[in-house]
Amino acid sequence: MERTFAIIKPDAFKAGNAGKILARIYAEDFRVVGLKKLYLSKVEAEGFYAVHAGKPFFDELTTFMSSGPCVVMVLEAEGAIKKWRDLMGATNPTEAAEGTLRREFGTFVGENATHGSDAPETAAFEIGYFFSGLELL
Ligand code: ABT
Ligand code: MG
Repeated sequence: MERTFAIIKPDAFKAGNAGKILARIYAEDFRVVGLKKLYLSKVEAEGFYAVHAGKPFFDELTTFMSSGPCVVMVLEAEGAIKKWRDLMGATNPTEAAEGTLRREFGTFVGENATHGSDAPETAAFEIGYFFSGLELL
């Protein structure tokens, strides 16, 4: 079993789509190991996306991620990292395949409804950034 880290981003939360996205998560047989609603500060969003620091979209991205509440989750499944990224679809919602979460719920490339870890090392960092071990029992 593998674990990945996922976010229902502020655009999707604000639009009232958190429930629909969670329903898809359960329908696809992920186990929800951790889940909480957070309202990130700008500094907390910058720390989460530190890998993108210095890129032209960094300020816009971290302003968006701290613009409203989001839902952070740890999801478990066989091959959870790829399985969740497949369910989300491409980064740009207009390029995401029919039936994917970003196609259905994303706004545009800068506000794309969901996040998912892209590798085991990033999953480990991202899970540890938001959850303590006690929260994942
Ligand atoms: P995340 O799951 O948010 O990390 O997206 P993904 O891994 O699919 O894509 P990356 B490249 O990590 O994008 C991070 C966030 O930055 C936004 N972005 C990215 C832009 O706004 N413009 C760009 O040119 C690029 C490359 C998309 C992602 N988040 N949002 N929202
Ligand atoms: Mg990414």
